[in-house]
Amino acid sequence: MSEPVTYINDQGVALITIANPPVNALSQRVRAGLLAAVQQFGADDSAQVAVILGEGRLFIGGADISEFGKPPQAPSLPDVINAIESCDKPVVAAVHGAALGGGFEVALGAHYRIAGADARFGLPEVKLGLLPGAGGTQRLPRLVGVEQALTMITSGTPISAAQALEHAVVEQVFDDSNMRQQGLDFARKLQQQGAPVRRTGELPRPAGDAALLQEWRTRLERSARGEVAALVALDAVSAATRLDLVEGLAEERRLFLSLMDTPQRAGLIHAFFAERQVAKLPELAGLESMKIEHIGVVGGGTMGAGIATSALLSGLQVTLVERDQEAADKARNTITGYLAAAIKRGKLNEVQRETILNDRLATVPDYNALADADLIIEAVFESMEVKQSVFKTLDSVAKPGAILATNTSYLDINEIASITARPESVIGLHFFSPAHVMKLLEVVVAERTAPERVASAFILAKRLGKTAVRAGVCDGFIGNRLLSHYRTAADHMLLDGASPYQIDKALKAYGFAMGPYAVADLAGLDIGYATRQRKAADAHPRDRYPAWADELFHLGRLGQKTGKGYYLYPEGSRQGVEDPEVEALVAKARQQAGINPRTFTDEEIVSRYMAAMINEGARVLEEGIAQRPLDIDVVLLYGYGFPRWRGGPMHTADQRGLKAVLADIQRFAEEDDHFWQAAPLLEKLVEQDSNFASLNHP
Ligand code: 3H9
Repeated sequence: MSEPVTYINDQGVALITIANPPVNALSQRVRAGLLAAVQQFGADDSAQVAVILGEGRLFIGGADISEFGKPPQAPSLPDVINAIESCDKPVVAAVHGAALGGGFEVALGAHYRIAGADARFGLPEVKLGLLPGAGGTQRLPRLVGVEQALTMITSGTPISAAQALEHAVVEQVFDDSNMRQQGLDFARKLQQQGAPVRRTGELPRPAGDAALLQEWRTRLERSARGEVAALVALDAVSAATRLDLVEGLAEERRLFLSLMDTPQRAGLIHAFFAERQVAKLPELAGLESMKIEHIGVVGGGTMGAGIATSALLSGLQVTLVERDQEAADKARNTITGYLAAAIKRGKLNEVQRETILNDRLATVPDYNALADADLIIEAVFESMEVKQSVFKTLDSVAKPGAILATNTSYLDINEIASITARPESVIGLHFFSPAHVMKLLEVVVAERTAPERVASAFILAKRLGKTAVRAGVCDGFIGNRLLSHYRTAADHMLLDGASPYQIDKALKAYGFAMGPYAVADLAGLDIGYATRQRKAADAHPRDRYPAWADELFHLGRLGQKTGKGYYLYPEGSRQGVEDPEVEALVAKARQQAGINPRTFTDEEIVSRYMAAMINEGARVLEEGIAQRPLDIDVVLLYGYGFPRWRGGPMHTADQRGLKAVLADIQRFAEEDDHFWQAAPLLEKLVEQDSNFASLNHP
């Protein structure tokens, strides 16, 4: 194994280069190498200036996350950075690509910083449930002031090289980001000038008055939704305003280590690795994927137009087919509106929009225009008959080898594929609405879908900037199938005495972006009604029916879009107001079912909701609909507002202990052994004293 840190004396300039692919993470070997190199520089009388460089695509991506949760190994990063700062000859950090987390802290320990124009500087630790633990909370406020430091540290969002120059984080920015050459040239100048060392840690303590810090605390508490890291990071920055560097670093270390031990840190790091793992499917390794440049979309409603927009924003050619010219024009207008919103969000400029609309988008009432498309996505009405008729036509017009995808959210894709002469080319691409904004994509693999098509779908997803998860065919695939189950658990609690508002509040307090009834109002209560109608034929005599939900539908209370649903939305407001009329409807349903209402604690609400979600997750795994627990976690995190800091339902189950989850289900089954039947996989894992994580990397 070659050394990850090298030291070269180039005519008086010490080049210290870190080479630890893929992101130069500061593993134990890198820390030890860096410390040794800095000591060598100190002892090297023929070197007057040192330059720290990162090899490969970026400077340093931060501490090595895979070491977290394991016993720490010396030297610690704070010690290495203190050694850099203590050097009595100038040290330059020459940054290209990115300096993130511990990587930025290394740069802050250096005496001079220069950057390529492509560089980003950030402290993303809070996104991993941590705070910058190698001096970032003490040195950055000294360099840029408390306000800017808090903005960066509590959001975790990096700044560009240009912004770094503005805030005097860097000395100079170079268009040519060959930092080895720029670093050498810059160091030579320092050499000639006999430039002094400039220690960030020796800058005066930053001013931070109590009112400003309190204002930040109030703001962060409001947005935290249970997540603690940003608030603890605020404590560390506050310490910088009161303490000298040594004491401040000690306080930062104490707070950093306290976060290291939290389940939130474990949840967020699980999410980090899981979202990178989802696209790695062993069966796709080494497969050739086809080139996709031209996308066809059938149907120009909200979904079709959103999919088309997503493809256009990713540089693809799009042909959208509608039934007549009027509908095609309408779809073009919808897309134009989405592109205007993208301009506002800074994703696009006016010139690019004109190019897209004039050169890359065709909206036509003619299927023959799809003859050249590499992949065609159907987004028409959810009916097997309608979809099969579309696929029959696609089969006759699409070129050989083209992928035929359906955006259905629950229909049997095997049945859709069977109508074509090329079932190996048929796949499900389940986008989430609005499709040009939501990052989740379920890639639904039907019985006869060829693996190369699946590989191509994953490549396309990456190009679209989506997080794709492999799912198998069943009603609802991964996400909607779990949703249907935990939503039923919520309806049962309603029927037994809880109010929809208590349920929503309890789940928001747990960390969900929204409770299930606020979500239903957002999606439209007509969707739930249609689902109940569709599933009516398969109903079991012991299923408990949410009769009030049908009543809401018949009253025209369809949710936000009609100003009334479970909540009232006065004058187009999106903030729902509780409505006693809804509680009365639920009370009536209880009475008709002969139920004597009881009270629920918030804790019980959460336990039942989570147990239902986890149990169905176990079933989905058992049936092979999801291949790994982490796939389920990513779907819930990206598409269903699951709190990221809890890591997803299957990770949450492991953290709680599967024995406790199973015991909950068995207890609930004492009242209702029809709905509450423990998944055999869950029972098996408990019997083996194992967990879901063991199935992530079998
Ligand atoms: C920290 O620094 C704490 C300190 O304050 C205090 C310490 C005392 N470690 O994302 P990609 C892997 S906390 C280990 O696909 P990209 C990643 O899993 C850290 N591994 O590439 C993947 O592996 P695989 C603060 C890491 O080009 C591969 O590298 N830093 C790390 O799209 C490629 O990753 C952060 O939070 C790591 N730090 O994006 C930065 N980073 O190929 C986290 C990545 O086996 N990292 N890997 O799946 C990122 O945001 C992105 O990876 C980055 C590159 C922007 C760097």
